[in-house]
Formats: sequence, C-alpha cells, structure tokens
Amino acid sequence: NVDPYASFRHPRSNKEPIRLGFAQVGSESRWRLTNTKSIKDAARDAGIELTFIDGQQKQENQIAAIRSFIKQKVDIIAFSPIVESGWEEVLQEAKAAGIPVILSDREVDIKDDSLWATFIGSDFLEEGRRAARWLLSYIEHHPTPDGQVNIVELQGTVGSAPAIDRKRGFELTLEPHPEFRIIRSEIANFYFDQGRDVMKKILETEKRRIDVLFAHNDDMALGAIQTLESAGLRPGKDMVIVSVDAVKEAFQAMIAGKLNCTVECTPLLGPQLMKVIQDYFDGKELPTRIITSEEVFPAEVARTVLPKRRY
Ligand code: GZL
Repeated sequence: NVDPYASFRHPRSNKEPIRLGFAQVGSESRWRLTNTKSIKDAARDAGIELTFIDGQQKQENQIAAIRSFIKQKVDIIAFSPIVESGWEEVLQEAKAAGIPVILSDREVDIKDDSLWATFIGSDFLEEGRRAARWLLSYIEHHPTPDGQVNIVELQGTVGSAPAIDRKRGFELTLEPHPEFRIIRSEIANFYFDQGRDVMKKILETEKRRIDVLFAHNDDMALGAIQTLESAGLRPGKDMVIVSVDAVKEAFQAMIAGKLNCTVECTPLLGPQLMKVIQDYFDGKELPTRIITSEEVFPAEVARTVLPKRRY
C-alpha cells in the first residue's frame, strides 16, 4: 500500500536554494499584476530561485509550463489554475516525478487530492455571500420604488473557481429574497475593457430597469462605470455597484461616489506561499487549505481606509 502523499514528505538533502516553478494565469487585471509582483518579491526576499511563466490566459500554456518545470527538475511547482478542470494528467506527471504542487489563488476540481499539497487563497463562495449580504443591507436603507431589485451580473472567466463560487455564494444568499433577481448575467473575463463593452451592450439591449450591478472583480466594475458615465448615468447612484478584489482604484471610485462596495480578495499571497514552501522542505506537515483573511469595504469607509491599503 503506497503512501499517496509520500512525494510531499521528502525534504531536500542539499542546502542549495529551493527551485520553484510558478505558472501564472496571465495579466488580465490589476489584481493579477499585484499578485505576480507579490510572488516575485517574496521569492526574492526568501532566497527562493523562481522560474516564472505567464500562461497568457491559456490553460495549455500553463500545462506546458508545468511540463517544462518537471523537465528542469525544479524542487516544487506552484500555479494558479485558470479554470478548475483539465489538470489530472499534468499533475500525475508532476507526482510521478516526485515534485509537489501548491495551488495559489484558484483551485482545481480533482478527486485525487494527493495530486496537490496545499491551497493558498480566498474563500470565493464567502466573497459572493459577503457581496449579497452587503446588498441586502444596503437596499433595506435604500429601497427601490416597487420593491423589485433587478440585478445585472458581470462574470469572470467561465470555469474559473472565483467566477463559479462568487456567483454561487451571491445567489445562495439572495435565494430567500425572491424580489432580488439577476435579470442579466454576461461574461467579461475579469477584464476592464470587456466590462466596459459588455455593459454597453447591456444598456443598449436591456429594457427592464437595472437597479444593481454585481461584478466578479473591480476591473470589470470600473469598465462598466466608464460606460455608465458615457451614457449620462450616475454609477453608484442610478445603479448600485458592488464588486470584489478591493484594489486601490476601487477605493478611489468609492470616494468619487461611483462604486458602493468592494469585497476584499487579497492578491498578496507571495509571502504565505514562500513560507509554506520553506515549511515543506523543513519536513513540516502542510495544512490542506490556507484561507486568507479578508474584509468588506462599503463606500463610507473608503476615504479612511485607502491610505492604509497595500495594493
Ligand atoms: C481571485 C483571482 C481573480 C481576481 C481577478 O483570487 O483569481 O482573478 O478576482 C483576477 O481580478 O483576474
């Protein structure tokens, strides 16, 4: 009976710098750029030798990157899976090569959990719940004329853990409140310009009143805000807007009265990732999931909080 987790327990013999291969999603958003900087800075500070490959939004590029790390015989691999499915084969190859894998930021949908050592990131379901909980309380104090709350949703990348779970958390929390209805849900892949363009299409085709925009990340919300303003509307007033990430530009939009709330999802995963890697090679047991602690920032706190923000 082979120990399926054996490959996670072989601390390195020599004292050479740890060699880490990291396969990133791409550079689609402010969040992602900050995440990449956090990983690179933390690897440098930890003296970990980082080989970093940008997947440029393609799963096949991330798979090829992981294969190149295996070929280079790195000590450990980490990556942020752009989507949840399609990783079994390449993770089997990493395991067969005795190279442990850490999931950073996004999760995979895999039965055999001996194929990855640890997940470091956010609870996306909770982020969706937090957005909905904030909206419920906001509408209580700012009711719509007829009690109906028509919501438009801008989704992140189809099949990605954040898009799947933010949507599900948001919907689960609103389920007991049938007057809150998602009347349109469109994909904008976490991009600013797609948020801007998809919002334009929605304004041109949607005949029903839109009371709320729920965007799976700030970049899409900021793009939609630009569209609303060009259409002569007042984002944050004519349409309540709630999004996720809590990047600096979201705080600036809240201070300008154009965004009503952002749910934090920290990209600053680098230090925790490097610590887990060092713990692993010190032979420590790794927790299966390390969930980052995060907050909810409504517009009224934006001015005081912004100076303390690190991204
Ligand atoms: C969430 C991360 C998402 C961000 C987006 O952890 O995967 O991808 O919310 C980013 O801004 O593009």
